[in-house]
Amino acid sequence: MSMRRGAKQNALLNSPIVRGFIKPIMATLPASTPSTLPPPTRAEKEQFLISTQPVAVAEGKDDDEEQGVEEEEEVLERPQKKRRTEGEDEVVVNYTAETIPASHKKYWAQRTRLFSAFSGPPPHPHLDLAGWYSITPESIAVQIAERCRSSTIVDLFCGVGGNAIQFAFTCEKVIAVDNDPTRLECAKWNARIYGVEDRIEWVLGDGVQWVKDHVNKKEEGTLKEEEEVEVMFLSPPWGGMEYLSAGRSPLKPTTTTAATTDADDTETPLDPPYPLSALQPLHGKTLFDLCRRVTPHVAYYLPRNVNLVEVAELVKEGEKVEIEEEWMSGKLKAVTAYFGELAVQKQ
Ligand code: MGP
Repeated sequence: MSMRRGAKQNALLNSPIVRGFIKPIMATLPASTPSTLPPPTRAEKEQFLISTQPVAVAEGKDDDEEQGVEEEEEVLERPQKKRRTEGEDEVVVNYTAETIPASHKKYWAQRTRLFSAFSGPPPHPHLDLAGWYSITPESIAVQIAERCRSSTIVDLFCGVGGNAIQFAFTCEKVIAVDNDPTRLECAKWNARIYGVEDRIEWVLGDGVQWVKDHVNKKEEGTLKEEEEVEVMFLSPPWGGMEYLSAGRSPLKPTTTTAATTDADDTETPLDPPYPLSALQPLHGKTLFDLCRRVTPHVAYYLPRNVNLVEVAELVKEGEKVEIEEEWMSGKLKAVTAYFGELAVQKQ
């Protein structure tokens, strides 16, 4: 089978030697090295970064191992909020160990695995609350980006940019779409830290509508060659932090200890398979079918307890789908389903 067009074109750019030179800069800087990034412009500060005092959280000392890093960050980087239009609440995007809500502390404790730039000097990545729980950890995003080398990739629900940033290192063109202005600003900020903001085309808008518009143009024959998309990456909302129990019928309350706050108890053998119907904003099959009208090459980031039969049934008999388990520090975090030529092609 012939190589995908983008994979061929990228052979040089993506060679391990070249990639060695373009690794995320913040990830490789020792903590004592001052940042080489230019400070945010005045416009950015005024428009997006509004310093405010953190909301006090009555919590004991954080269990984080890297207290030293936090202390430095606290001095240099004050908690900031993104201003929304009048009447709406402001959204914090720059949490500290003190301001992160108790519900999100487990994600804060993993922050250097989510973005390695957290272990470097400020500026540090920005995440809103949904960003904290839905970002793809960096090592997993690197792995997915390796598999998705292409000429043009669309990250349809880019969130705070964890995947889009890594795609910028392996794909010629990245289109990152998100319907939340705060999250898209976080993604841009984070991409700037990694030195790839200008290598990503940012789209503020509804991802499903973006696909529909693209499909209309394609099927009408008005899509320009440069607008063609080779790979679609889908990492939609799974329904919040309680996604593991999404397959449970609301009429049959669980008899397990799911109400406990102990993180380990959320993953019990009794968690039923996660149904594709629980994905947002559309049923996972409807979203997939729509995206396959853009390109056959789709990578789908899904819950670790996703119903694999439903995933297998997304394709017609004879077509292969490959499920990659995404493990980090000995724990299964998620799975990625690869379709089209992204799936391993066995001879
Ligand atoms: P998790 O299960 O909430 O965390 O999410 P963890 O650390 O495994 O918690 P534990 O208590 O089970 O140990 C695991 C990973 O799933 C996250 O790091 C995200 O990459 C991904 N993820 C979680 N959610 C709720 C979403 C989501 O809504 N959308 C997407 N795209 N990814 C998510």
